[in-house]
Amino acid sequence: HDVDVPTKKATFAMACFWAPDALFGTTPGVIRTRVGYAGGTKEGPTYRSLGDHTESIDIDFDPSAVTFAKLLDIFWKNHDPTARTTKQYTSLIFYHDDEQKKLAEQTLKEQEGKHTSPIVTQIIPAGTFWDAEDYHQKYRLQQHDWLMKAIGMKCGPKLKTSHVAARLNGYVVGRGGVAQFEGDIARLGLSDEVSDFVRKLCIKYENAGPFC
Ligand code: MHO
Repeated sequence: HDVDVPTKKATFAMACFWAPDALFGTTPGVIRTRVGYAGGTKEGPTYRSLGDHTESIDIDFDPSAVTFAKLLDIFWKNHDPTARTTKQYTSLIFYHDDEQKKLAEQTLKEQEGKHTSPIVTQIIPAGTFWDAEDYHQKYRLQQHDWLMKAIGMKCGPKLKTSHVAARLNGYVVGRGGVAQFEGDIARLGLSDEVSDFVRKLCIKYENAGPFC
């Protein structure tokens, strides 16, 4: 059940990349996600040798199903854009075209009125996105060996292209919520066993808030 529709890109950094991977993975209109390192100059960064890069998420979305403006709204609402952290966890919007740049700048202005501390978010052009190691992709899904097997996944590059993996990686930590999950079961082609397994986790964590 890999989804093959025309997509556009959105790329953000909003602290530890496991959380936005789960959050955007269940956002309607998002087709696939990958986590990685971006914004810096070091060639071939790794988790242990990040250089001047920031943990980031790269999103392929279906523009007929979700707008970049909506993704920006989710970005602002799901991290602290005033947090003064290390470069690894800072807040960034990587724009892919002038329209994304304009929208990002507009929403940053709006945010300034909503916070007492200054916004640290930088809006910069999307450059090379260095994929993180496979063990960081769909990290929450990978904590469930049985589920991985049941959907035919292993720790490998397919985690970065699979729509089902993106969705389940969010649902297992309650992102998207159980009502949306129920509506997704048939579309994702999940078996009863898989659905029961994921539903339990989705219910358990639905109101727990994001965790990293
Ligand atoms: N709390 C986690 C963050 C990992 S994240 C991918 C850890 O310390 O391992 O930066």
